[in-house]
Amino acid sequence: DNTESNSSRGALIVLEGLDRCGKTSQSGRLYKYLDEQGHSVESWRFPDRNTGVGQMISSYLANKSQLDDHAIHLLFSANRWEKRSLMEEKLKSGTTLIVDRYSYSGVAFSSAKGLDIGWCKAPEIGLLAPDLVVYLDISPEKAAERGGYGDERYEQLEFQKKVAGSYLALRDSSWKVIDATLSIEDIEKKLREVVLDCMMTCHKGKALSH
Ligand code: T5A
Ligand code: NA
Repeated sequence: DNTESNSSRGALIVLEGLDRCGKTSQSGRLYKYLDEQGHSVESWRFPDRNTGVGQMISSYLANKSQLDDHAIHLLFSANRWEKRSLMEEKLKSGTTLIVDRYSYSGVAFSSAKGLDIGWCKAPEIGLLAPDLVVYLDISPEKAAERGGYGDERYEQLEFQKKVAGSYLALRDSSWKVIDATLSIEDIEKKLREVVLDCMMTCHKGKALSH
């Protein structure tokens, strides 16, 4: 029931940004903090590499298989669809989800390859709408200097510059932008502030679907 209002449901919090912007580090810290505060919370990520679809994505990202750009786009989306009902169940039962990448990654990365943006957005329609999107903002050059860069398909400076442009076009005023070049501790503090603010206010009475 999309019109149902439920002030006790969990919040859907999404972290976005370029490769190596620090999402994984921050979602771990945020999870630990909220858990210790006694909240019911889970940490999720997309792609979820544990499913059958996720294994195909993982192999593609590791350059172990080749796929048409449209086909891999739809697999990323399918990977979110296969988790949709569980996601809804968790949120309705009061669990807050911290999600490392979501639909915006799907659209930003595929449109950076030159795919039509409307076509990229279409398979995302009907997935659950986040209560909060936090963008960890870092330049492609700074991100490239961080450890481990270069192991996966999209971790190349020229491509990440295009992804940064796509994200800029996708962003709207509801997104919270945090400078991802600050210290891990300073980002953690700012992230807590926007997340706690959202958990207290933004999902009260807001329906989960568009
Ligand atoms: N993708 C994804 C699509 O094309 N379509 C989709 O629909 C989806 C969902 C895999 C790729 O798939 C693409 C996007 C990606 O290219 P992934 O597995 O989530 O996605 O890979 P990444 O997002 O790239 O994950 P990374 O592990 O590379 O980066 P994170 O999680 O952003 O960064 P993190 O926390 O691991 O940190 C990276 C390094 O920086 C350091 C860390 O210690 C680590 O070494 N670091 C900092 N250093 C200095 N200051 C800070 N504040 C720091 N924070 C972290
Ligand atoms: Na990566």
